[in-house]
Amino acid sequence: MKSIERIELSVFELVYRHYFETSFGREEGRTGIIVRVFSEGLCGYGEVVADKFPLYSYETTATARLLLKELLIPLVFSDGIREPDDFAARAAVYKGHAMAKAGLELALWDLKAKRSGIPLSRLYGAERREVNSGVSVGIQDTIPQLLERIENFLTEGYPRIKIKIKPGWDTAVCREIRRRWPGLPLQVDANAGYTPADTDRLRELDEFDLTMLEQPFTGEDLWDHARLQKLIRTPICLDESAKSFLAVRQARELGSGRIVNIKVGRVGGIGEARRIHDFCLDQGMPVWCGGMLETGIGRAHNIHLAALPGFQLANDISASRRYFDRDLIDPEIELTGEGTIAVPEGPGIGVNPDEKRIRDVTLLHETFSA
Ligand code: OSB
Ligand code: MG
Repeated sequence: MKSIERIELSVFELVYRHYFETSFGREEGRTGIIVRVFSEGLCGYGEVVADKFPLYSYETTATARLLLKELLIPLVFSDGIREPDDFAARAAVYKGHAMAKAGLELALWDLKAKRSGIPLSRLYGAERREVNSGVSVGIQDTIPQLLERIENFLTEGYPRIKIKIKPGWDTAVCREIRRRWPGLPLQVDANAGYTPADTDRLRELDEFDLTMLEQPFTGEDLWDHARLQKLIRTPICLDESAKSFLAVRQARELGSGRIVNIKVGRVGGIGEARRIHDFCLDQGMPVWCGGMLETGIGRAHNIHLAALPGFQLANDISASRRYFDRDLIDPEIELTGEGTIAVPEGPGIGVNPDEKRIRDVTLLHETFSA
């Protein structure tokens, strides 16, 4: 069996169709890295979701590129690694840098599935043929603008809305949404924008029948989430805090939340994501797949993961046109008439990366050979 012959990185920059604002700021677009691994005429694709600045987590596109170039890619070549699990085991000696590791691991998963000629979801033992879609709507300048945006997404067929909140853009916003759409499946994401001093304000969210309140406090803090969960009825969902299987197990014991958002990039790879998924399924804890405004390549990976049985809630996986004028895959990802997204049936990620389009948005391309 042949090992990896060549690895390529494309650092890209893409502009969003509409700005995306969270409690940590407004972004007009994103940077990221497309990872390609080549072996015996096949190419596996992965995506690094770290963005330009360390706002969501400490990683950036630049730190991820450095880790890949200096440590992770040389590791693959020096040890003749070809299996994603072997890569994850060996890369674990390096602390942190989950998004850098995940980007390369995902490319190895895609390659492995392509070698076998089967969809990634089948390689994962996942059986869903469609995943539940949902859309994450950023903070807007005014409430009427937000309502109009939500209205448009509902018309497009999204069955569940998530809005970003921050202190001052929360209860009044939820009240207006509920006035207009009393029964809409609605959840909110604070991206760690609150502190325990805001507890009374967060309690007011209980009146809006939210499916969940995502990550009110900093990602370092499991303890205060557990205290808050005892005081509010709305289920807390952990995103930034759910850094690893260990963190999720401890969160479960502490009662820091009742729901887990799984992101491959945040936890450092598919192996860790599946350990979290399996644990939560066993514990009866609902999970769903989060997103990092990935290109179609990263999103296709999310779709295959979300085909696992524990992903019962709506995922932050939307159609290509929700994010970009032109995605990096052809054809693009679309919503079905039922508000779901079909799991691609071809080998590997099952979508075709558009190399010309990737070149058009590439800032820097690097090739590494064994
Ligand atoms: O907290 O879920 C988040 C995007 C960037 C960083 C953090 C988050 C998000 C999203 C986008 O909410 C979800 C998507 O990709 O559609
Ligand atoms: Mg989140």
